Amino acid sequence: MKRLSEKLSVTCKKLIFGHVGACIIILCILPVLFIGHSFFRGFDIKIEQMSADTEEEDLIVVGFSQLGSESGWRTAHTASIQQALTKDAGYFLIYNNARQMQENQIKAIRSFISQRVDYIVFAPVIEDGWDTVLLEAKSAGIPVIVTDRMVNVQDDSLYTAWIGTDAKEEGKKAGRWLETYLGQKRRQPEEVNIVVLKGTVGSTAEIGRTKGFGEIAAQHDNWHILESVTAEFTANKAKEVMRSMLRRYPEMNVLISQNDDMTMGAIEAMEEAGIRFGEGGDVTVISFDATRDALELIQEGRINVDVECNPVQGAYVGETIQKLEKGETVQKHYVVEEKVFTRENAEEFLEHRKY
Ligand code: GZL
Repeated sequence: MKRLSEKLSVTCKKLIFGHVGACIIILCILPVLFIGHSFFRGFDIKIEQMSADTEEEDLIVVGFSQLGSESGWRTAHTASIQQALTKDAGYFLIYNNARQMQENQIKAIRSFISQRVDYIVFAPVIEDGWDTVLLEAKSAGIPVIVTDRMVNVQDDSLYTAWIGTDAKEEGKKAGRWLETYLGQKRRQPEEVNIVVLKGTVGSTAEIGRTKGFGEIAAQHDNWHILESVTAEFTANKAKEVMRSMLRRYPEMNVLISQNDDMTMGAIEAMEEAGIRFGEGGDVTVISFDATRDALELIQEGRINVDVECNPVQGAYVGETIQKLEKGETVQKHYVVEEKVFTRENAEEFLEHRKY
């Protein structure tokens, strides 16, 4: 894969020998355009810095479009990619935070294409709406590695590899845990009144977890999903939504919260309302992600179970790029390992949990 620096110098040579006059004017105006243009807003580097650095050390230039910074999980996911794609490891990483907006991700990917990066890595905020921009990347000959959530595209040759988690299986794990738990507590015949706090609607995590848990719930006539409502994976939104759910559904006895940040917000709302929750409480709390803060609440009995969603995906992204650099074939879909945490096993993992 030609390095960016080679491509830039070839382009400049053609320009200079082809049309000297025009070229001098363009070269004088170009830096002003680049620096002034909103093109680079939100990016952490400038093109002249990139070409200097990459030329000097023949670095692999990677454009990374991260969907946002909405949760503790997302922070860990970003860190995992940044820690794998360092300059010492041979990369020049351009990071962009799209702040939960698909149009920002599309702009970032287009900017990476115009900067002629060697690879694009991106975590799509929602599954739909990527065909056009991924076709542009493919036409530019830039491999795209999707991470965390999935894209829903007509033609899966629009991305080279996907590294992420199995959201539907995570949802099923939550349902199977609840079946076992109710059995152990001899509560099978009881009416199970469930509220679901969903993540970003249309995201792989929301679609998969909702579907997976829903399939298990549908097997039980006495399980009733009272309402399934999004709180956007954030604690603040979850606290607000949970206040309303508690008012509307006093009969609620199970909370399914599709990430730990929303669980924290929901817990605050239940504490405010004087609701007993967790182990021995009136509301059983089922969460997803298994971040450090949540594992601590499991130990305190305030969360009953946490289905892990593993954000540590950077090493696999790096391995995939290295294989592509060598012209080797890569696995199209790679699912990272994930566990289920309860009071029985949380402690042994807490000590080494970095996020
Ligand atoms: C899951 C990931 C989700 C996490 C949330 O793959 O996309 O997004 O569960 C995060 O914490 O916001």
